[in-house]
Amino acid sequence: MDIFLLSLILLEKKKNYAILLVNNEVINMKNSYCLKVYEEVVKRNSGEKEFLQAVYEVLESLECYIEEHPELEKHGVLERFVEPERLITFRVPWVDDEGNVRVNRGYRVQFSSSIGPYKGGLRFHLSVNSSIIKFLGFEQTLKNALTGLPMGGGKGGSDFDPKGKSDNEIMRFCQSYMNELYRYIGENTDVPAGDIGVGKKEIGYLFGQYKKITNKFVGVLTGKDLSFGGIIGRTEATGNGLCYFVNKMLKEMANTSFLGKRVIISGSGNVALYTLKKVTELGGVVIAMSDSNGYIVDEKGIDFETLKELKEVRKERISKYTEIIPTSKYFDTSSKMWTIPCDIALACATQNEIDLESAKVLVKNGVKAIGEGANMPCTMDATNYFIENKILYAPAKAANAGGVMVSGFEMSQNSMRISWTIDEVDSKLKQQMETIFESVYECAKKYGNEYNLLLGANITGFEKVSKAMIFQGVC
Ligand code: NDP
Ligand code: 2IT
Repeated sequence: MDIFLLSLILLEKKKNYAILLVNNEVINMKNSYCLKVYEEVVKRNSGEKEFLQAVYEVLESLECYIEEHPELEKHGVLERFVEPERLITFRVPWVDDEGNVRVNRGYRVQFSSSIGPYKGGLRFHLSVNSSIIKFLGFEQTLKNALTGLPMGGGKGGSDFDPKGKSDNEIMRFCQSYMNELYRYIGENTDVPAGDIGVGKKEIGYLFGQYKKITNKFVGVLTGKDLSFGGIIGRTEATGNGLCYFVNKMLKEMANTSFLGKRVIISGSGNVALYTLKKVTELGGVVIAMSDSNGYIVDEKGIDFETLKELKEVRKERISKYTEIIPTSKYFDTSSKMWTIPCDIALACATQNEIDLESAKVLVKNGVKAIGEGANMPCTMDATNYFIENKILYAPAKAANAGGVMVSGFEMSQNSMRISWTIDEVDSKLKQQMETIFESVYECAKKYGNEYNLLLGANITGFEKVSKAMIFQGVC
Protein backbone atom coordinates (compact mmCIF):
# COMPACT_ATOMS: atom_id res chain seq x y z
CA MET A 1 0.00 0.00 0.00
CA ASP A 2 1.17 3.52 -0.73
CA ILE A 3 2.93 4.74 2.42
CA PHE A 4 1.36 8.17 2.24
CA LEU A 5 -2.13 6.68 2.05
CA LEU A 6 -1.23 4.50 5.00
CA SER A 7 -0.07 7.57 6.95
CA LEU A 8 -3.48 9.12 6.40
CA ILE A 9 -5.37 6.04 7.51
CA LEU A 10 -3.32 5.88 10.67
CA LEU A 11 -3.95 9.56 11.26
CA GLU A 12 -7.69 9.04 10.90
CA LYS A 13 -7.62 6.30 13.51
CA LYS A 14 -5.72 8.12 16.23
CA LYS A 15 -6.59 11.69 16.95
CA ASN A 16 -3.93 12.99 19.30
CA TYR A 17 -1.14 10.50 18.95
CA ALA A 18 -0.24 8.90 15.69
CA ILE A 19 2.36 6.57 14.36
CA LEU A 20 3.25 7.94 10.97
CA LEU A 21 5.12 6.25 8.22
CA VAL A 22 7.26 8.62 6.22
CA ASN A 23 9.53 7.11 3.58
CA ASN A 24 9.08 3.75 5.30
CA GLU A 25 10.30 5.08 8.64
CA VAL A 26 8.05 4.82 11.69
CA ILE A 27 7.90 8.10 13.55
CA ASN A 28 5.96 9.63 16.41
CA MET A 29 4.28 13.04 16.50
CA LYS A 30 2.20 14.05 19.51
CA ASN A 31 1.11 17.67 19.24
CA SER A 32 -2.36 17.88 17.72
CA TYR A 33 -1.71 21.14 15.83
CA CYS A 34 1.52 19.79 14.26
CA LEU A 35 -0.28 16.58 13.42
CA LYS A 36 -3.20 18.37 11.77
CA VAL A 37 -0.87 20.49 9.67
CA TYR A 38 1.27 17.53 8.69
CA GLU A 39 -1.80 15.57 7.63
CA GLU A 40 -2.73 18.40 5.26
CA VAL A 41 0.83 18.54 3.91
CA VAL A 42 0.73 14.78 3.19
CA LYS A 43 -2.59 15.13 1.35
CA ARG A 44 -1.52 18.13 -0.66
CA ASN A 45 1.99 17.00 -1.58
CA SER A 46 1.37 13.33 -2.20
CA GLY A 47 4.47 11.37 -3.19
CA GLU A 48 6.89 14.29 -2.65
CA LYS A 49 9.12 12.33 -0.33
CA GLU A 50 11.97 14.82 0.19
CA PHE A 51 9.53 17.64 0.91
CA LEU A 52 7.49 15.51 3.33
CA GLN A 53 10.68 14.41 5.05
CA ALA A 54 11.89 17.99 5.53
CA VAL A 55 8.49 19.21 6.80
CA TYR A 56 8.11 16.26 9.15
CA GLU A 57 11.60 16.74 10.58
CA VAL A 58 10.88 20.41 11.30
CA LEU A 59 7.34 19.97 12.69
CA GLU A 60 8.44 17.18 15.00
CA SER A 61 11.19 19.29 16.52
CA LEU A 62 8.89 22.34 16.86
CA GLU A 63 6.37 20.46 19.04
CA CYS A 64 7.70 21.69 22.39
CA TYR A 65 7.79 25.30 21.13
CA ILE A 66 4.27 25.03 19.68
CA GLU A 67 2.97 23.77 23.04
CA GLU A 68 4.29 26.95 24.67
CA HIS A 69 2.85 29.26 21.98
CA PRO A 70 -0.89 28.65 21.46
CA GLU A 71 -1.17 31.96 19.58
CA LEU A 72 0.56 30.31 16.61
CA GLU A 73 -2.49 28.15 15.90
CA LYS A 74 -4.82 31.13 16.21
CA HIS A 75 -2.83 32.94 13.52
CA GLY A 76 -2.63 29.84 11.31
CA VAL A 77 1.15 30.19 11.29
CA LEU A 78 2.07 26.55 10.62
CA GLU A 79 -0.48 26.15 7.82
CA ARG A 80 1.07 29.14 6.05
CA PHE A 81 4.66 28.26 6.95
CA VAL A 82 4.51 24.86 5.15
CA GLU A 83 2.85 26.17 1.99
CA PRO A 84 5.19 27.94 -0.49
CA GLU A 85 4.10 31.47 -1.37
CA ARG A 86 4.65 30.62 -5.04
CA LEU A 87 5.94 27.71 -7.12
CA ILE A 88 6.86 28.52 -10.68
CA THR A 89 7.55 25.83 -13.28
CA PHE A 90 8.38 26.54 -16.87
CA ARG A 91 9.64 25.11 -20.15
CA VAL A 92 13.31 25.63 -20.96
CA PRO A 93 13.93 24.94 -24.66
CA TRP A 94 17.48 25.11 -26.03
CA VAL A 95 19.51 23.85 -28.99
CA ASP A 96 22.44 21.47 -28.49
CA ASP A 97 25.70 21.53 -30.46
CA GLU A 98 24.32 19.06 -33.01
CA GLY A 99 21.37 21.35 -33.73
CA ASN A 100 18.80 19.25 -31.86
CA VAL A 101 16.05 21.02 -29.91
CA ARG A 102 16.11 19.94 -26.26
CA VAL A 103 13.55 20.73 -23.54
CA ASN A 104 14.07 20.78 -19.79
CA ARG A 105 11.82 21.86 -16.94
CA GLY A 106 12.73 24.95 -14.92
CA TYR A 107 11.63 25.66 -11.35
CA ARG A 108 11.68 28.46 -8.82
CA VAL A 109 10.00 28.15 -5.47
CA GLN A 110 9.47 31.42 -3.61
CA PHE A 111 8.87 29.85 -0.26
CA SER A 112 8.81 32.65 2.26
CA SER A 113 9.27 36.41 2.12
CA SER A 114 8.48 36.95 5.82
CA ILE A 115 11.88 38.34 6.79
CA GLY A 116 13.29 39.50 3.46
CA PRO A 117 13.39 38.96 -0.31
CA TYR A 118 13.38 35.30 -1.39
CA LYS A 119 16.96 34.05 -1.41
CA GLY A 120 18.49 30.70 -2.31
CA GLY A 121 20.39 28.78 -4.92
CA LEU A 122 19.68 27.14 -8.27
CA ARG A 123 20.37 23.43 -8.76
CA PHE A 124 21.00 21.89 -12.19
CA HIS A 125 20.90 18.10 -11.80
CA LEU A 126 19.05 15.25 -13.51
CA SER A 127 17.23 14.39 -10.27
CA VAL A 128 15.64 17.84 -9.82
CA ASN A 129 11.85 17.79 -9.36
CA SER A 130 9.28 19.82 -7.42
CA SER A 131 9.77 17.75 -4.25
CA ILE A 132 13.50 18.47 -4.14
CA ILE A 133 13.08 22.14 -4.96
CA LYS A 134 10.37 22.55 -2.28
CA PHE A 135 12.37 20.75 0.41
CA LEU A 136 15.35 22.97 -0.37
CA GLY A 137 13.23 26.15 -0.32
CA PHE A 138 11.62 25.16 2.97
CA GLU A 139 14.98 24.45 4.62
CA GLN A 140 16.39 27.65 3.16
CA THR A 141 13.73 29.74 4.91
CA LEU A 142 14.93 28.57 8.33
CA LYS A 143 18.61 28.63 7.36
CA ASN A 144 18.40 32.21 6.16
CA ALA A 145 16.66 33.22 9.39
CA LEU A 146 19.63 31.78 11.32
CA THR A 147 22.15 33.93 9.42
CA GLY A 148 20.83 37.04 11.18
CA LEU A 149 20.38 38.76 7.81
CA PRO A 150 17.06 39.89 6.29
CA MET A 151 16.62 37.14 3.70
CA GLY A 152 13.53 35.04 2.94
CA GLY A 153 13.65 31.52 1.50
CA GLY A 154 13.70 30.42 -2.13
CA LYS A 155 15.24 27.77 -4.36
CA GLY A 156 15.19 26.84 -8.01
CA GLY A 157 16.81 24.85 -10.73
CA SER A 158 16.21 22.41 -13.51
CA ASP A 159 16.48 18.74 -14.44
CA PHE A 160 19.16 19.84 -16.95
CA ASP A 161 22.29 17.68 -16.60
CA PRO A 162 25.42 19.80 -17.08
CA LYS A 163 27.67 16.71 -17.24
CA GLY A 164 29.26 16.33 -20.66
CA LYS A 165 27.75 19.57 -22.02
CA SER A 166 29.94 22.08 -23.85
CA ASP A 167 30.32 25.65 -22.57
CA ASN A 168 28.17 26.85 -25.46
CA GLU A 169 25.40 24.43 -24.55
CA ILE A 170 25.53 25.51 -20.91
CA MET A 171 25.40 29.17 -22.00
CA ARG A 172 22.39 28.60 -24.27
CA PHE A 173 20.62 26.67 -21.55
CA CYS A 174 21.26 29.40 -18.96
CA GLN A 175 20.04 32.08 -21.37
CA SER A 176 16.83 30.18 -22.06
CA TYR A 177 16.29 29.53 -18.34
CA MET A 178 16.68 33.26 -17.62
CA ASN A 179 14.34 34.19 -20.52
CA GLU A 180 11.54 32.99 -18.25
CA LEU A 181 12.98 33.42 -14.75
CA TYR A 182 13.67 37.16 -15.16
CA ARG A 183 9.96 37.96 -14.74
CA TYR A 184 9.95 36.72 -11.16
CA ILE A 185 13.27 37.91 -9.70
CA GLY A 186 14.89 41.21 -8.79
CA GLU A 187 17.41 42.62 -6.32
CA ASN A 188 14.61 43.38 -3.83
CA THR A 189 12.31 40.50 -4.79
CA ASP A 190 14.20 37.26 -5.24
CA VAL A 191 17.97 36.78 -5.50
CA PRO A 192 19.13 33.35 -6.78
CA ALA A 193 22.66 31.94 -6.46
CA GLY A 194 24.45 28.62 -7.08
CA ASP A 195 23.92 25.10 -5.78
CA ILE A 196 24.70 21.65 -7.28
CA GLY A 197 25.71 22.09 -10.93
CA VAL A 198 25.60 25.90 -10.76
CA GLY A 199 28.81 27.79 -10.07
CA LYS A 200 30.46 31.03 -11.13
CA LYS A 201 30.30 30.18 -14.85
CA GLU A 202 26.54 29.55 -14.88
CA ILE A 203 25.88 32.59 -12.68
CA GLY A 204 27.80 34.70 -15.23
CA TYR A 205 25.64 33.48 -18.15
CA LEU A 206 22.45 33.97 -16.12
CA PHE A 207 23.48 37.49 -15.09
CA GLY A 208 24.41 38.44 -18.67
CA GLN A 209 21.00 37.38 -19.94
CA TYR A 210 19.13 39.14 -17.09
CA LYS A 211 21.00 42.35 -17.90
CA LYS A 212 20.28 42.03 -21.62
CA ILE A 213 16.54 41.48 -21.11
CA THR A 214 15.97 44.12 -18.42
CA ASN A 215 18.71 46.63 -19.27
CA LYS A 216 19.56 46.75 -15.55
CA PHE A 217 22.91 46.11 -13.85
CA VAL A 218 21.78 45.16 -10.35
CA GLY A 219 22.63 42.61 -7.70
CA VAL A 220 19.97 40.15 -8.84
CA LEU A 221 22.23 37.10 -8.43
CA THR A 222 24.97 36.27 -5.95
CA GLY A 223 28.06 34.15 -6.47
CA LYS A 224 29.16 36.44 -9.32
CA ASP A 225 32.77 36.76 -10.45
CA LEU A 226 34.69 39.58 -8.73
CA SER A 227 34.94 41.44 -12.06
CA PHE A 228 31.21 42.33 -12.04
CA GLY A 229 30.12 42.68 -8.42
CA GLY A 230 30.95 39.34 -6.81
CA ILE A 231 32.26 39.28 -3.27
CA ILE A 232 35.65 37.93 -2.33
CA GLY A 233 35.39 34.69 -0.36
CA ARG A 234 31.96 33.53 -1.62
CA THR A 235 33.47 30.48 -3.37
CA GLU A 236 35.03 29.26 -0.11
CA ALA A 237 32.23 30.46 2.19
CA THR A 238 30.12 27.31 2.64
CA GLY A 239 33.14 25.07 3.31
CA ASN A 240 34.81 27.62 5.57
CA GLY A 241 31.57 28.29 7.44
CA LEU A 242 31.00 24.56 7.98
CA CYS A 243 34.48 24.22 9.49
CA TYR A 244 34.01 27.28 11.73
CA PHE A 245 30.72 25.85 13.00
CA VAL A 246 32.08 22.31 13.57
CA ASN A 247 35.27 23.62 15.21
CA LYS A 248 33.20 25.69 17.64
CA MET A 249 30.96 22.67 18.33
CA LEU A 250 34.03 20.50 19.02
CA LYS A 251 35.40 23.15 21.38
CA GLU A 252 32.23 23.91 23.32
CA MET A 253 30.79 20.40 23.52
CA ALA A 254 33.92 18.22 23.73
CA ASN A 255 36.81 20.59 24.46
CA THR A 256 38.67 19.49 21.33
CA SER A 257 39.34 20.67 17.74
CA PHE A 258 40.13 19.45 14.20
CA LEU A 259 43.80 19.14 15.13
CA GLY A 260 45.06 15.62 14.35
CA LYS A 261 41.57 14.27 13.59
CA ARG A 262 40.88 11.77 10.80
CA VAL A 263 38.20 13.34 8.61
CA ILE A 264 36.15 12.00 5.69
CA ILE A 265 34.26 14.31 3.34
CA SER A 266 31.66 13.22 0.78
CA GLY A 267 31.52 14.99 -2.58
CA SER A 268 34.27 16.88 -4.39
CA GLY A 269 32.34 19.91 -5.61
CA ASN A 270 32.33 23.45 -4.30
CA VAL A 271 31.39 22.73 -0.68
CA ALA A 272 33.54 19.59 -0.32
CA LEU A 273 36.67 21.11 -1.89
CA TYR A 274 36.80 24.18 0.34
CA THR A 275 35.92 22.07 3.35
CA LEU A 276 38.99 19.97 2.52
CA LYS A 277 41.11 23.12 2.34
CA LYS A 278 39.90 24.54 5.65
CA VAL A 279 40.00 21.23 7.58
CA THR A 280 43.62 20.81 6.46
CA GLU A 281 44.46 24.38 7.54
CA LEU A 282 42.91 23.64 10.94
CA GLY A 283 45.18 20.60 11.39
CA GLY A 284 42.79 17.78 10.43
CA VAL A 285 43.77 15.02 7.99
CA VAL A 286 41.20 14.36 5.24
CA ILE A 287 41.65 10.69 4.39
CA ALA A 288 38.72 10.13 2.00
CA MET A 289 36.54 12.04 -0.50
CA SER A 290 34.04 11.03 -3.19
CA ASP A 291 31.97 11.84 -6.26
CA SER A 292 28.77 10.14 -7.37
CA ASN A 293 30.73 7.19 -8.83
CA GLY A 294 33.18 6.31 -6.06
CA TYR A 295 35.67 7.46 -3.43
CA ILE A 296 39.40 7.87 -2.93
CA VAL A 297 41.38 7.09 0.21
CA ASP A 298 44.81 8.37 1.15
CA GLU A 299 45.93 7.96 4.75
CA LYS A 300 48.54 10.70 4.22
CA GLY A 301 45.81 13.25 3.53
CA ILE A 302 44.16 14.35 0.28
CA ASP A 303 45.92 17.23 -1.47
CA PHE A 304 43.67 20.25 -2.08
CA GLU A 305 45.55 21.73 -5.06
CA THR A 306 45.65 18.39 -6.90
CA LEU A 307 41.96 17.69 -6.38
CA LYS A 308 40.93 21.25 -7.23
CA GLU A 309 42.86 21.14 -10.53
CA LEU A 310 41.33 17.76 -11.33
CA LYS A 311 37.71 18.71 -10.54
CA GLU A 312 37.50 22.44 -11.30
CA VAL A 313 39.89 22.81 -14.24
CA ARG A 314 40.10 19.37 -15.88
CA LYS A 315 36.50 18.38 -14.92
CA GLU A 316 37.63 14.77 -14.35
CA ARG A 317 36.13 12.01 -12.23
CA ILE A 318 37.69 11.60 -8.79
CA SER A 319 39.12 8.20 -9.80
CA LYS A 320 41.82 10.04 -11.81
CA TYR A 321 43.35 11.28 -8.53
CA THR A 322 45.07 7.89 -8.10
CA GLU A 323 46.94 8.42 -11.39
CA ILE A 324 48.54 11.58 -9.95
CA ILE A 325 48.95 10.53 -6.30
CA PRO A 326 50.13 6.89 -6.22
CA THR A 327 49.65 6.49 -2.44
CA SER A 328 45.88 6.87 -2.92
CA LYS A 329 43.34 4.14 -3.74
CA TYR A 330 39.99 4.30 -5.55
CA PHE A 331 36.84 2.36 -4.63
CA ASP A 332 33.84 2.40 -6.93
CA THR A 333 30.83 2.67 -4.56
CA SER A 334 30.53 6.14 -3.04
CA SER A 335 28.07 5.12 -0.28
CA LYS A 336 30.65 2.67 1.13
CA MET A 337 32.91 5.59 2.07
CA TRP A 338 31.11 5.82 5.43
CA THR A 339 32.60 2.44 6.42
CA ILE A 340 36.05 4.03 6.79
CA PRO A 341 36.92 4.53 10.49
CA CYS A 342 37.19 8.28 11.19
CA ASP A 343 36.79 10.88 13.95
CA ILE A 344 34.73 13.36 11.95
CA ALA A 345 32.45 12.80 8.93
CA LEU A 346 31.40 15.79 6.82
CA ALA A 347 28.58 15.11 4.35
CA CYS A 348 28.99 17.61 1.50
CA ALA A 349 27.39 15.98 -1.57
CA THR A 350 23.60 15.66 -1.53
CA GLN A 351 20.40 14.74 0.36
CA ASN A 352 19.95 11.39 2.14
CA GLU A 353 23.51 10.22 1.53
CA ILE A 354 23.87 8.88 5.12
CA ASP A 355 21.20 6.32 5.98
CA LEU A 356 20.70 4.41 9.23
CA GLU A 357 22.98 1.59 8.13
CA SER A 358 25.83 4.01 7.37
CA ALA A 359 25.16 5.88 10.63
CA LYS A 360 25.48 2.66 12.62
CA VAL A 361 28.78 1.78 10.95
CA LEU A 362 30.14 5.27 11.56
CA VAL A 363 29.21 5.11 15.26
CA LYS A 364 30.56 1.57 15.63
CA ASN A 365 33.84 2.73 14.10
CA GLY A 366 34.16 5.54 16.65
CA VAL A 367 32.98 8.70 14.85
CA LYS A 368 32.82 11.67 17.26
CA ALA A 369 31.20 14.34 15.11
CA ILE A 370 29.04 14.71 12.00
CA GLY A 371 28.81 17.94 10.02
CA GLU A 372 26.24 18.55 7.30
CA GLY A 373 27.69 20.66 4.48
CA ALA A 374 25.02 19.41 2.08
CA ASN A 375 21.28 20.02 2.60
CA MET A 376 19.55 17.17 4.50
CA PRO A 377 22.35 14.65 3.86
CA CYS A 378 21.25 12.39 6.74
CA THR A 379 17.99 10.46 6.66
CA MET A 380 15.72 11.07 9.66
CA ASP A 381 16.56 7.77 11.32
CA ALA A 382 20.30 8.37 10.80
CA THR A 383 19.98 11.81 12.44
CA ASN A 384 18.04 10.36 15.37
CA TYR A 385 20.64 7.62 15.77
CA PHE A 386 23.48 10.15 16.01
CA ILE A 387 21.59 12.27 18.55
CA GLU A 388 20.54 9.26 20.66
CA ASN A 389 24.15 8.09 20.73
CA LYS A 390 25.37 11.55 21.81
CA ILE A 391 27.45 12.03 18.65
CA LEU A 392 28.11 15.73 18.06
CA TYR A 393 25.82 16.52 15.15
CA ALA A 394 25.94 19.82 13.22
CA PRO A 395 22.62 20.16 11.29
CA ALA A 396 22.68 21.49 7.72
CA LYS A 397 20.56 24.59 8.13
CA ALA A 398 22.97 25.90 10.75
CA ALA A 399 26.27 24.35 9.66
CA ASN A 400 26.12 25.20 5.94
CA ALA A 401 24.61 28.68 6.37
CA GLY A 402 27.98 30.30 5.60
CA GLY A 403 27.35 30.24 1.84
CA VAL A 404 24.10 32.12 1.88
CA MET A 405 25.45 34.39 4.61
CA VAL A 406 28.25 35.59 2.36
CA SER A 407 25.67 35.86 -0.44
CA GLY A 408 23.87 38.25 1.92
CA PHE A 409 27.09 40.24 2.29
CA GLU A 410 27.31 40.32 -1.53
CA MET A 411 23.78 41.77 -1.70
CA SER A 412 24.68 44.54 0.73
CA GLN A 413 27.96 45.20 -1.10
CA ASN A 414 26.05 45.55 -4.39
CA SER A 415 23.42 47.87 -2.91
CA MET A 416 26.07 50.09 -1.36
CA ARG A 417 28.30 50.02 -4.48
CA ILE A 418 31.32 49.07 -2.38
CA SER A 419 33.70 46.08 -2.06
CA TRP A 420 34.38 44.16 1.12
CA THR A 421 37.92 42.89 1.82
CA ILE A 422 38.70 39.20 2.41
CA ASP A 423 39.49 39.94 6.07
CA GLU A 424 36.13 41.66 6.55
CA VAL A 425 34.27 38.76 4.90
CA ASP A 426 36.14 35.98 6.66
CA SER A 427 36.11 37.48 10.15
CA LYS A 428 32.40 38.32 9.90
CA LEU A 429 31.66 34.82 8.57
CA LYS A 430 33.58 33.15 11.41
CA GLN A 431 32.03 35.35 14.07
CA GLN A 432 28.52 34.81 12.72
CA MET A 433 28.90 31.02 12.35
CA GLU A 434 30.01 30.89 15.98
CA THR A 435 27.03 33.02 16.99
CA ILE A 436 24.71 30.60 15.16
CA PHE A 437 26.30 27.70 17.06
CA GLU A 438 25.83 29.51 20.38
CA SER A 439 22.18 30.29 19.76
CA VAL A 440 21.22 26.80 18.55
CA TYR A 441 23.19 25.16 21.39
CA GLU A 442 21.47 27.40 23.98
CA CYS A 443 18.10 26.56 22.48
CA ALA A 444 18.81 22.79 22.46
CA LYS A 445 19.81 22.98 26.14
CA LYS A 446 16.73 25.03 26.99
CA TYR A 447 14.49 22.31 25.54
CA GLY A 448 16.28 19.53 27.41
CA ASN A 449 18.64 17.86 24.93
CA GLU A 450 21.98 19.55 24.38
CA TYR A 451 22.89 17.03 21.65
CA ASN A 452 19.83 17.93 19.59
CA LEU A 453 21.20 20.91 17.66
CA LEU A 454 18.63 20.13 14.96
CA LEU A 455 15.85 21.03 17.37
CA GLY A 456 17.86 24.10 18.41
CA ALA A 457 18.27 25.23 14.79
CA ASN A 458 14.65 24.60 13.83
CA ILE A 459 13.20 26.45 16.83
CA THR A 460 15.65 29.37 16.60
CA GLY A 461 14.92 29.90 12.89
CA PHE A 462 11.19 29.36 13.25
CA GLU A 463 10.87 31.79 16.15
CA LYS A 464 12.15 34.60 13.96
CA VAL A 465 10.06 33.72 10.91
CA SER A 466 6.85 33.12 12.88
CA LYS A 467 7.15 36.44 14.75
CA ALA A 468 7.46 38.28 11.43
CA MET A 469 4.46 36.37 10.05
CA ILE A 470 2.25 37.37 12.98
CA PHE A 471 3.31 41.04 12.77
CA GLN A 472 2.50 41.13 9.06
CA GLY A 473 -1.00 39.68 9.39
CA VAL A 474 -2.51 36.98 7.22
CA CYS A 475 -0.67 37.26 3.90
P1 NDP B 1 28.65 20.84 -6.71
O1 NDP B 1 27.86 20.65 -7.93
O2 NDP B 1 29.81 21.77 -6.75
O3 NDP B 1 29.21 19.44 -6.18
C1 NDP B 1 28.32 18.40 -5.86
C2 NDP B 1 29.15 17.21 -5.43
O4 NDP B 1 28.26 16.23 -4.88
C3 NDP B 1 29.87 16.54 -6.57
O5 NDP B 1 31.04 15.94 -6.11
C4 NDP B 1 28.86 15.49 -7.02
O6 NDP B 1 29.44 14.37 -7.67
C5 NDP B 1 28.27 15.07 -5.70
N1 NDP B 1 26.89 14.62 -5.90
C6 NDP B 1 25.85 15.33 -6.39
N2 NDP B 1 24.74 14.60 -6.47
C7 NDP B 1 25.08 13.40 -6.01
C8 NDP B 1 24.37 12.21 -5.84
N3 NDP B 1 23.06 12.11 -6.17
N4 NDP B 1 25.03 11.16 -5.30
C9 NDP B 1 26.34 11.27 -4.97
N5 NDP B 1 27.07 12.38 -5.12
C10 NDP B 1 26.46 13.42 -5.64
O7 NDP B 1 27.62 21.28 -5.58
P2 NDP B 1 27.88 22.01 -4.19
O8 NDP B 1 29.18 21.59 -3.64
O9 NDP B 1 27.60 23.45 -4.39
O10 NDP B 1 26.69 21.42 -3.30
C11 NDP B 1 26.85 20.25 -2.50
C12 NDP B 1 25.79 20.25 -1.43
O11 NDP B 1 25.93 21.41 -0.59
C13 NDP B 1 24.34 20.29 -1.93
O12 NDP B 1 23.51 19.57 -1.04
C14 NDP B 1 23.98 21.77 -1.82
O13 NDP B 1 22.59 21.97 -1.72
C15 NDP B 1 24.70 22.13 -0.53
N6 NDP B 1 25.00 23.54 -0.32
C16 NDP B 1 25.67 24.26 -1.25
C17 NDP B 1 26.00 25.59 -1.00
C18 NDP B 1 26.80 26.39 -1.95
O14 NDP B 1 27.12 27.53 -1.60
N7 NDP B 1 27.18 25.89 -3.11
C19 NDP B 1 25.56 26.25 0.24
C20 NDP B 1 24.91 25.37 1.19
C21 NDP B 1 24.64 24.08 0.90
P3 NDP B 1 29.34 14.25 -9.28
O15 NDP B 1 30.28 15.26 -9.82
O16 NDP B 1 29.74 12.84 -9.55
O17 NDP B 1 27.90 14.52 -9.62
O1 2IT C 1 21.80 25.85 0.05
C1 2IT C 1 22.30 26.99 0.07
O2 2IT C 1 22.31 27.68 1.10
C2 2IT C 1 22.89 27.51 -1.16
N1 2IT C 1 22.93 26.81 -2.16
C3 2IT C 1 23.42 28.92 -1.21
C4 2IT C 1 22.30 29.88 -1.48
C5 2IT C 1 22.71 31.32 -1.72
O3 2IT C 1 21.78 32.10 -1.97
O4 2IT C 1 23.88 31.66 -1.64
